[in-house]
Amino acid sequence: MSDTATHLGSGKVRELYAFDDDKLLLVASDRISTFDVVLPTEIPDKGRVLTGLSAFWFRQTSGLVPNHLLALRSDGRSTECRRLEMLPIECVVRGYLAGSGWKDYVATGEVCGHRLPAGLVESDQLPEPIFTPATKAQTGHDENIDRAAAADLVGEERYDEVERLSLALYRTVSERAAALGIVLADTKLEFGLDDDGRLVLADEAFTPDSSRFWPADEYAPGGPQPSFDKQFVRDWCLGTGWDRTAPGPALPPDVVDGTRERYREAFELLTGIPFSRYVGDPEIVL
Ligand code: Q0Z
Repeated sequence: MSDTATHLGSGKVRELYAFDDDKLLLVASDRISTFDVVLPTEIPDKGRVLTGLSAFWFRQTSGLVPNHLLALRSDGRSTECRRLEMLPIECVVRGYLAGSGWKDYVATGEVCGHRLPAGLVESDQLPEPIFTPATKAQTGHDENIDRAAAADLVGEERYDEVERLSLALYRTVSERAAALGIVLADTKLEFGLDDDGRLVLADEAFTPDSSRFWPADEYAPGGPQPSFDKQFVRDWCLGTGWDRTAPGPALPPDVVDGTRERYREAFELLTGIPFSRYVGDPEIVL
């Protein structure tokens, strides 16, 4: 087994290593970010929850599209994956109007060239889910782009293929979540190409870091919705008078414990698997 790896890069809360030209290791830390700032305090189990959820959804959707997952390591936070040629766009699907989609709608009545009905309010459900691609910013925020701009980056045929697959993935997972009392408001997917030019779902999928999950019983359009996982952290941080610039405040033990429990709850609700069983044998989600 390959054991030496080169560090390729760091995300805000993840690390990426290469074993060779064909194989990578994606490691999810317990770091947490809020308002785009990584906090100095970790949330134990967060990396394992996100890794397990992502692997679970890769497995559940493997009939729709192949994915990069090769194996889960016994630490529960590390994914061995196929090294792909990543497409230079973020594939976002929105079923509800939140975040930059809401901002763009207020400014223009459109999101990524999709003209929407007049009179929608923040967090409203859309008449149907829409594909809203974005550029991959190296620093700062991804920029929403329309079909023409995205097709310039990946080609018309490939655009049609990622749009169709992204919508199919969103429909499948949002229906499963809805049956469990969770709204999947939107999600960000990343695709790559294998050596034969075939599309492969990569990176992380349907985690709370790449998607907006809202508790259905608290859903109330007309304003922002509480986040399933991070609301304690956001509320507590703002309550300190923090100005949302780095460094963020250190979290007290009760906020850490409450947030840790929310992540574990999300894992168990969505997968139906006790988190303790995942810790004992991560590949149980596959
Ligand atoms: C994912 C990222 C992270 C920094 C590249 N299967 C793949 N093949 C090729 N490249 C990637 C993947 Cl997943 C790939 N990222 C995002 C993750 C740290 C950047 F943990 N970048």
